[in-house]
Amino acid sequence: MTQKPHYLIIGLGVTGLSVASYLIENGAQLTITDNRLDPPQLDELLARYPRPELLLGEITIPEYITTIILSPGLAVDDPALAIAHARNIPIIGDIELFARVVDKPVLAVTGSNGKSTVTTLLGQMAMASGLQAGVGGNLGVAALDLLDANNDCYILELSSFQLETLYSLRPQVVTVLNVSPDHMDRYQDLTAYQQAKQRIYNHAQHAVINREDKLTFAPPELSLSITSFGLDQPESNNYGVLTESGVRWLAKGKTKLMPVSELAMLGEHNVANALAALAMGEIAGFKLDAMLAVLREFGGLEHRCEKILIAQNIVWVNDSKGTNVAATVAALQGLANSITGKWLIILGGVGKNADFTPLIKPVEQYCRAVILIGNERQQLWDLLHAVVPCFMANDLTQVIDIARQQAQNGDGVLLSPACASFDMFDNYVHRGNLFKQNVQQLIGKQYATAAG
Ligand code: UMA
Ligand code: ADP
Repeated sequence: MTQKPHYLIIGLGVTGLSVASYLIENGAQLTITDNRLDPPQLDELLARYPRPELLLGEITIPEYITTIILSPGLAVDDPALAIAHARNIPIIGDIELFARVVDKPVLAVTGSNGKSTVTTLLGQMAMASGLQAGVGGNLGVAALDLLDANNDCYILELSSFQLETLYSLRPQVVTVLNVSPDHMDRYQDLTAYQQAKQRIYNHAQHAVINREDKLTFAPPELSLSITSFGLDQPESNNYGVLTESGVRWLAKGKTKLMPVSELAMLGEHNVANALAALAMGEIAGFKLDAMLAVLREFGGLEHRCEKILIAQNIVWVNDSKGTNVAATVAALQGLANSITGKWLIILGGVGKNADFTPLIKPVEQYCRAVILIGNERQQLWDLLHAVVPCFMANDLTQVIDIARQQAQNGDGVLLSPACASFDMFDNYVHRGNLFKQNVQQLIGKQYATAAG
């Protein structure tokens, strides 16, 4: 007699709640465990389902469990799972459950930076093409909560954490946008992190790769159909930038699609993001005119190189989602031509074991000063104080005060911390919102008074 499946959900955050809802609605037997006594989605779970089997305060793996569904915030090799490995209990993630039931084309996006931007662009491009798309995953709504018979397709942002426990997704088209060190507190080295990202290529039909970043290349043994994107001139049917009579064009091969200057998003990194989205959208059958219209209108997501205000010829920019070194370098390089002066950059937070040395050159080239916050501020001070003046701040009011004093005509103030936010804030959204509020109150008001 085969044993009736009994699932164990480990972790009761956004993912754990979505998995619990899905399994309960489908009549499955399940238990939920979390090492916290009051995990974040407990109240919401109990409001929906009054009597789930809960094992809280410690991760507990009862004997009757047949499959574990692990939340992405915990690694498969976490010591709490040793007993599951010893008993050979299969460990999967929420995206694997999703993969087993999804019956519409899936577009999947991963990479160290740009995932949310490309996923959102694709969602808008699908809609503009007259399609109903379920858009989410690591971005916003958890994958299982997107399932809807009326959807024509799904567009998923997938993190390396989610890819670790994914086996059978058969996406129509996938991309690894770029690979640079991130989450080095979770992975042994860059190769281990890259290998997790590369799992997205298993069973995919088409791959969109970044030809300027070898770490994104799909393993040749998978024999995928490949389209590339890059900021250089594209060959054959690949995507890139063509320059003719001094005008730069988004292009497919030799075909000019749209002048780069018409893109609503700021920065060179967003030119790359636009090209990746065009390449994926074409493969998914989206309409070219509709996709270009989206690129002309979509100014970018909140907290990503987002202009807050200009006061006394100083621009204030919120890039709170710049949570790793490569993102901050891309923001500095991408925004370089948008001001006449230099940047005062706010760096620091939780460093995730990152190597910060790639910041030295761009900081030297583009910054007037650095304002440091959070856990990593001493380490960043040691690294950067010989290059540009560095200042320590305890909170955002102090940050803004220092920035106001140091800024010169034509400069910009950029919050792009190259770090996670959890030492001082709930998350990057909280950090970005507080920064914006403070800038609006302290700078916006002062300017309004000065001007009025
Ligand atoms: N945790 C415990 N005990 C447990 C289980 C989890 O302390 O028993 C901790 C984890 O270590 C982690 C936190 O709880 O610090 C959240 O982990 P989780 O797996 O419960 O996270 P969810 O709430 O399910 O949210 C996850 C993604 N978060 C992570 O992968 C850390 C969300 O992406 C995602 O939106 C959501 O699933 C839906 O798919 C956020 C994120 O920060 C935005 N992602 C990382 C990133 O983008 O860099 C990968
Ligand atoms: P993710 O979802 O991968 O974190 P986002 O689209 O939210 O990516 O962008 C996060 C930050 O990464 C942005 O604020 C910007 O600083 C940087 N960024 C965005 N796209 C790219 C890219 N293609 N290459 C490098 N950095 C990028």
